[in-house]
Amino acid sequence: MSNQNSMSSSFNGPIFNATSVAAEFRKSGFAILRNVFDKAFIDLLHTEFVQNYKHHLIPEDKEDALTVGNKRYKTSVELNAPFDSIDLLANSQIMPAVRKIIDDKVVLASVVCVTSLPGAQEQSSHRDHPWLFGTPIDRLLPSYALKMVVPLVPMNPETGTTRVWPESQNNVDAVALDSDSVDPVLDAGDCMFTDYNLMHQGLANKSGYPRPVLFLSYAKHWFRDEQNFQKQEHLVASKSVQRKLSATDPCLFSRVQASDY
Ligand SMILES: O=C(O)CCC(=O)C(=O)O
Repeated sequence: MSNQNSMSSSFNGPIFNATSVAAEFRKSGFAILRNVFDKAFIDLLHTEFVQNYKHHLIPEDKEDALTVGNKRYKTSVELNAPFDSIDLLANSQIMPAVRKIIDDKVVLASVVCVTSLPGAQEQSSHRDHPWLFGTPIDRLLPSYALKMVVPLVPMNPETGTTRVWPESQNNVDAVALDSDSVDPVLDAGDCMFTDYNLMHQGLANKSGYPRPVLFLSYAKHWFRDEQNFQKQEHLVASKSVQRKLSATDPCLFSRVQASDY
């Protein structure tokens, strides 16, 4: 077991009631879970990201990242240590809620990091994917994918929260931007689930430092997001990590691709 795995395994976060989290998520389109991850583990992820993805801290378009707003870049994160941690990818406290929301055949579909740089302006409001059918039936369908938002630095009015429009996941009409929205403040160690159909918007980064945020997507086994992956792979790991993950949960990790090294 790697240091980072043992570090976060020794952390006993709160026990969540999967049924209540799923009920809150289905109603609002999002749910916040506090103190899920050890702060020291989040600090480690942050340090590794900053060291290994230095070019994502420069305000220019990149070959391996989507530009998703002014000074805001979305890149896939390779599942090398510490990003291969089971406590991150299949956290035992939160997977029961993820399975209740999606289903027992849920797959980990992608792991990306969105970094907003100092001075980044607010994003346009958007949903993560076009409606599946583009007809009123969409408002009746259960959730087919969710994103787990894991801030690597606190998300607050200075660094920029992700603004969400509650209940917009079932509203196929355009959501008025002046309708009630929520700006959830998340500390390191917290996470938030958002429905793929929820209207949301990353707010401006008014701090003097980058704000990297991990987004893990969990989806129905038949759903594949091509829209957000025009430049990168969804999930890449070394062969040994791919084997480790697959041995842990072959279904959940069935989308992880092994790279050649
Ligand atoms: O930067 C953020 O707060 C949100 C980014 C995001 O959700 C997206 O680009 O889809």
